[in-house]
Amino acid sequence: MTGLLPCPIVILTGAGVSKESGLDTFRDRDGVWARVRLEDVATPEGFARDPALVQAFYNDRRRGLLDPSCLPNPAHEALARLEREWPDEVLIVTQNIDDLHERAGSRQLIHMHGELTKARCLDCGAVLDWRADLGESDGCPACATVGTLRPHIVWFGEIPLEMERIQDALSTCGLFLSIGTSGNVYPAAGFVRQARFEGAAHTVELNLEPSLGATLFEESLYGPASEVVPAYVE
Ligand code: BV8
Repeated sequence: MTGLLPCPIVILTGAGVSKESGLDTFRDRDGVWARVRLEDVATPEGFARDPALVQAFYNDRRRGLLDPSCLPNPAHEALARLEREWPDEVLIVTQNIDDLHERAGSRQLIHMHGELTKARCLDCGAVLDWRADLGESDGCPACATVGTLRPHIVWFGEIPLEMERIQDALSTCGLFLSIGTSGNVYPAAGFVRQARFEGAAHTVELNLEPSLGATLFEESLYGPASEVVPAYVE
């Protein structure tokens, strides 16, 4: 991605924006964390303890994402249209590891928690496009070592990606939109405070229900993302 221009519109997305594409959220009753303990599958300690369990967890989600029925929904498409209408003025910072924003056409995009369709080599650090099951017998295409590939995902306790670019964008944005996130996970949950107190003219929450940070937003619209996002951005 080219050097980031000051983006007047910064959009934070979370799992709720992909729910209507068939991908589970985390903290809803039927969410991911209702089935597995995040300590076991979304921490470096969990990976060190049982890499096969963690690889199986992400392989299962990768297969779900690559299922032909998993497609961008009207929320992803509305955000991609917004970017086409306001070239270089819109930045999406997503907590999601799916590639639905890209598949809808969004380009100014930061995956702060990594990407399900990528793997990273613990030996040489290469980040690789990876759309198949990942296992301990896989070799790194860059350095040929075997058994050193991990999901290119930011786990709890790890530093999110592109934080400097995100902070820059938040400090210059005029409009901060938060879509489909419960406001549980930091530093993403703190972005609205930073945007608001560093000059954003307006902060808006679009979600199914009020998030933990709901009172920090000047405006809110509640309902399914595939309805409220097109309604708001168009
Ligand atoms: C870090 C891996 C240091 C990828 C994820 C105590 C206090 C504060 C913070 C901490 C603390 N103890 C520890 C921390 C830090 C910790 C943290 O925040 N813990 C929480 C649990 C308290 N954070 C970290 O460790 C982060 N790293 O802090 O490093 C640092 C930071 C900056 C600079 C230097 C150093 C790393 C966090 C990343 C962890 N990885 N997942 C994966 O497996 O996917 S987090 C996980 O939660 C996912 O990435 C997910 O994206 C993220 C946030 O969840 P949401 O997207 O909000 O999903 P959720 O289910 O919660 O909510 C969905 C929402 O959608 C709901 O509101 C629902 O109503 C709505 N919805 C549902 N359906 C729809 C809908 N909305 C619209 N339409 C619908 N149809």
